[in-house]
Amino acid sequence: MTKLYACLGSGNCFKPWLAMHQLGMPFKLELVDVLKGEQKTPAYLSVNPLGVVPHLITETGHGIGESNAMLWYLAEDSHLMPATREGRAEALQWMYFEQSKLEPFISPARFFTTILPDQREARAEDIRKWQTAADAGLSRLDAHLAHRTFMLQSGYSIADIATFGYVHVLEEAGLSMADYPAIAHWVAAVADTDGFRPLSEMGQSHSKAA
Ligand SMILES: N[C@@H](CCC(=O)N[C@@H](CS)C(=O)NCC(=O)O)C(=O)O
Repeated sequence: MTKLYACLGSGNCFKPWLAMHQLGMPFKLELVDVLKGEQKTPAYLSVNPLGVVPHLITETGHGIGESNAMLWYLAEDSHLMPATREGRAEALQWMYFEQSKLEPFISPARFFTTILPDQREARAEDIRKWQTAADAGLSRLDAHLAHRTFMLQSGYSIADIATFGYVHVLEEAGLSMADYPAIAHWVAAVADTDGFRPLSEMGQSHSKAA
């Protein structure tokens, strides 16, 4: 059976978890507590030498790193993969955008604002820089979403799941959803797609997709 190594609360880990739920794919969730350093233990490093989550082990035992690569693997031949060559390139374009202009800033700002708040004051200057950088990407995303329901005109896809991972929790990074009305609208549309499950439910299904 497919196995997903993941930590709770992570937007990156949420992406393949949500995709497998929406595809109705059975999988086993293996929790790795990164706050306790479990991703650096010899046992986990023997699964993923890079020592990060998420990590996906396919049915044939092949290991896949990078959340967006997992989405690409999982969505092949499904309704989550754009049907045209141009659509697939556009999905990839936004998935790179997510990993270069959004996730690197929303994720650490959220980590030191909400997940490890005792370091919030010590990291205040970094948090402000991450928020400013995140705002640049989010403003660009908001302008894109002002003209469409989902990331691609063709409909809901892995580009949405990739982008949703951290963007839907932007308030936990100290940003305000009210500043991004088109993103707020899109977040609601994604939450309304078939088989959607929220990030808060990640720990509730350890052995199979619902
Ligand atoms: N770009 C990677 C990011 C992987 C990553 O940095 N994961 C974090 C959790 S979201 C992690 O494992 N951090 C612990 C560490 O770096 O030791 C992805 O999209 O999967």
